[in-house]
Amino acid sequence: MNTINRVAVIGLGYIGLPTAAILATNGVEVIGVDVNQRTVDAVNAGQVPFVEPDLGVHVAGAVSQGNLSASTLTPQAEAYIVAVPTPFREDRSADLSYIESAARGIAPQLQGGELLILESTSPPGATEHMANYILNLRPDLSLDGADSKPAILVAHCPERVLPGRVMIELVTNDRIVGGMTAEAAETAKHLYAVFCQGEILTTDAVTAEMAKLVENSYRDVNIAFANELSVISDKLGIDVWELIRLANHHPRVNILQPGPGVGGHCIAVDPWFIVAAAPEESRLIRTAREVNDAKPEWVFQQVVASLESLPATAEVSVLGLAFKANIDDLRESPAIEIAAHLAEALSDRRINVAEPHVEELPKQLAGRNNVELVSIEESVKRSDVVVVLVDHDDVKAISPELLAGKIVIDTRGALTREPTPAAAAV
Ligand code: SAJ
Repeated sequence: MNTINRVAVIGLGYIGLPTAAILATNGVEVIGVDVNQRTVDAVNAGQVPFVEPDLGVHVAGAVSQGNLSASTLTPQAEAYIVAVPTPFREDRSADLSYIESAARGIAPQLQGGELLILESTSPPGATEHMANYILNLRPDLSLDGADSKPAILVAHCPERVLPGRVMIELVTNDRIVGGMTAEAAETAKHLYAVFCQGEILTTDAVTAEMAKLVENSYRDVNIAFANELSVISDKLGIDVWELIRLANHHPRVNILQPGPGVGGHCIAVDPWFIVAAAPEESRLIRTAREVNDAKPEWVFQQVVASLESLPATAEVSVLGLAFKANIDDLRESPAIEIAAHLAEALSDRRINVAEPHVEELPKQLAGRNNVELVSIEESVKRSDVVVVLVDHDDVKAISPELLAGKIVIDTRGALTREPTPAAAAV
């Protein structure tokens, strides 16, 4: 199998840019393509437009070696990796328009023999859709050389890296590669082997698409179980953290941690792609989504109830806005949903928001005169009710003396939770 020397990565976001950088630092010539001129300029200057540990070093190194560059135009290449967003529409079906737009950029460049990989998390059938979309634009090509038309090799290789650990997990995680043909899968495997030290498992495209969705649904269902337990425990007057810690001593039990809801751009989205593909059959997956989506409102109600007996001057401390601990990523964060709801519903109370990973309030909170972004200590000091929404290390380090006499609503068990086997593994 020929070595692939020149790769175009379409979409320089949280996945595309790390993938481009890791290929480039392993000696492949990589051209990153993005519609955003500012992203392109940043990458060409060796800079990273978002926070991800170690990514900056890789990008700066690859650009200075001359292996990585960026452009708004799709160039000719031996392989194309598509890593664009696949959001869901109002009706929760997947929006494939970014994939189609990437395909329109790639199609005119093809000569036959190229490898095309879809990395974006996709509903079942999206890789086939991308392949057909390209073949419609280029009827002179085929997927398998039929009718003597030159073949393009199309595969799906979902990314499975954890934000905050992307540069490590790109190298160490196992990968699943699903080909529209067996040759496409083998060729894609060959390309990923350039940097991936995990096992690279081949299958067909639709199974690879489902594998990714199933992984995130598995996590969503398990988090929903923990979230449901927290609501039940509250009703029964039980400490859910103790309950889970005790139950997890069983050798075959590993309950995850409850929280204020499920955020991020993957776990709260991907299960819907399965539900959309098989609505009647996906009862558990749908219910888990509903349980997790209902959690922010439940937390909001708890805060409102806790204020009932307090004077009108009582202030609220909101600790954390990110979608999980120790990152600056605010996308789809349940913490923001709760904070914004509190700010709106309690317009005559001061809401003291602390998020050590950001410098300004997000748009959902900015401009509200009852909301202020302050330090964790200041937020707690000023407030009568303390709502912990993210278990950042800085939040866990709050001294008990600072909290004395305050009502604490700790949605993550950050201040009380002892490490459990499950928590240690998260
Ligand atoms: N959460 C809980 N309780 C837990 C664990 C997580 O409430 O016990 C919450 C988090 O606070 C967060 C959300 O769930 O709001 C999601 O966080 P996460 O750390 O579980 O996952 P993500 O979204 O950062 O990354 C996931 C990962 N998938 C799995 O672990 C199966 C990652 O490997 C995927 O690459 C990523 O989705 C993706 O891109 O799909």
